[in-house]
Amino acid sequence: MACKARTAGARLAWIFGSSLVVLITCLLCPGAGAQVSQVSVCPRPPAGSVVAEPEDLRSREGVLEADLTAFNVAAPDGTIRYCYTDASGRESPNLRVSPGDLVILRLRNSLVEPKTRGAMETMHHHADTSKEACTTGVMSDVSINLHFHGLTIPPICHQDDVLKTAVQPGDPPFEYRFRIPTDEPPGLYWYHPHIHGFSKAQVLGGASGALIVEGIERAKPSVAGLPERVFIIRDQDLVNPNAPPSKSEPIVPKFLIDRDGDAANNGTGFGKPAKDLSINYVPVPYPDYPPAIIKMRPNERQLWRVLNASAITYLNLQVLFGRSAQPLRLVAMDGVPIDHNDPRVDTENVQTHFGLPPGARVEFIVTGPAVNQSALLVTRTVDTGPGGENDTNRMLARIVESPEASEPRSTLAAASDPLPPPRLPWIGNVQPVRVRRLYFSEKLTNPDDPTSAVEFYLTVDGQEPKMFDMSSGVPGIVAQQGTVEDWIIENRSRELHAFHIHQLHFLLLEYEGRQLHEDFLRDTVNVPYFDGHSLAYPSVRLRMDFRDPNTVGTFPYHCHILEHEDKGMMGSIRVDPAPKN
Ligand SMILES: [Cu+2]
Repeated sequence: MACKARTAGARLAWIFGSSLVVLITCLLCPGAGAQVSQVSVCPRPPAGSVVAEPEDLRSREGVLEADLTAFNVAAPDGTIRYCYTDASGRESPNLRVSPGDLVILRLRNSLVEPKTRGAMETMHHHADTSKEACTTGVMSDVSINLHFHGLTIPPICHQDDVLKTAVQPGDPPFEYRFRIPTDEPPGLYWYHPHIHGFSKAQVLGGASGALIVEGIERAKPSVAGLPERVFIIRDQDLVNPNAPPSKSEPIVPKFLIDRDGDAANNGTGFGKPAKDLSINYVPVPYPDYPPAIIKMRPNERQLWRVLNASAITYLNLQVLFGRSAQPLRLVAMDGVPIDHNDPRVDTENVQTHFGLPPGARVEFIVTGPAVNQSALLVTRTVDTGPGGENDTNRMLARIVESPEASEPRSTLAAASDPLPPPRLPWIGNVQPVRVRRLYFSEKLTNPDDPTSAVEFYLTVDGQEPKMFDMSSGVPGIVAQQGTVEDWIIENRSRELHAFHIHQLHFLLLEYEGRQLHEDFLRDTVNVPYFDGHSLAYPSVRLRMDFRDPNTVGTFPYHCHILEHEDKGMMGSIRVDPAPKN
């Protein structure tokens, strides 16, 4: 167990900077932005607000049916917002489903050229039918679609295809219709647009929401009966890009710009971040980071389900009481409860911080502060490498105890039947049919000009590095359904990348050469950066699961730092059906 705890600590950790003292002493920073935005499209609460839960859309009698409309707007704060709203105008609702449920979503595209809404809206006239939305693959900043991140559903049009599917403004509502697999692990998944070339802008704008597969208490009896909360942490362009850092920061690092044009990692944990963050749309803007407010009853235990829906920002979450990081009991990563290899056990896996690359989720048990105890939800700085963005130390929310705090809207079932054991053998015990090696790399378009554009690659070793070509149709990898493979993902660049593959989960076997013994699966994993002089490139080793028939088809894998994906760091795989015998 001691060994387990150690590897658990290592695998969730990155090296991070010194102290949060400065942030703690700045609990009531000014500048909380009292003005309420008057924008009616994709409205956002002011900084310093109480964090509200997204609305819940729940399945009824095995069916979740909803209309979602994609909107965007150029906001007065200079950012461009995107959102999905339901028929009642509720923004980015939680989609709550159970294994086996049918999901029917009608997606309507009301996007405009962002600068024109409110003035003269550009009407895009398209005679396209929804059939053409399946095939044309036209992707622009006003196209939209949906990706269901983490779900093992087929990569086909009207389900979870993103290589061809794009809905244009003026198209008739486009129907998504799929069934949640009966063996989908219960936990936190999410939906977001996946328009190649524009995914960063749309996700940065806020187009994302949670999808919850119910029944986590059936996998982890320790959460039965607990109140649960969904926290979606997004990033967005800085609203105060020209402000100097807060005077309370201990150092003022030099301002550097990385190759993507964002504030570059300066290695101190302070200074200007690449992006602002928000929690359930409550912004926490640089430079003072006025925290949002989370209210809890004193000492109450809750399940927190946290999604890093950032386009480019890494998180390193902690709950602090005073200055001390609180023990948090890990329940699930990337939608998969821990002890997935053996649901009969209920391991007590306690951490004091959780590293989350963009796209990843973590679910954990929090015990609220005692009466009069000051408490914070923070993210610590992440060392993204000399070529990476500046992901600074900052507060996200003040956790305020109050005996009168209203209970979260959703409470987990008190007790129910345990989940049946997985129908397939634990993937850690299955022999891989082959080992493949892939690598992340970056190249200046003009090697003699350090300011020239950067191309981003995710290459199968032995193939020619190139930016992903949506029109190519030739997969970089062909695999066979029914098998498992080991993939070694290397990072040959000087910044972090986050490997993600659609349609399946994988087991993280090794991280930077260290063997792990994880008892859960992931769909997104950080790959450490190259230091420029070691003999070997840093890597992770993943066991990829192609056993589910729903993985048959062609789908992408990519870096989940979306500006990297948009600029080419993506590949595609075709999984062929198992031979009939
Ligand atoms: Cu990347």
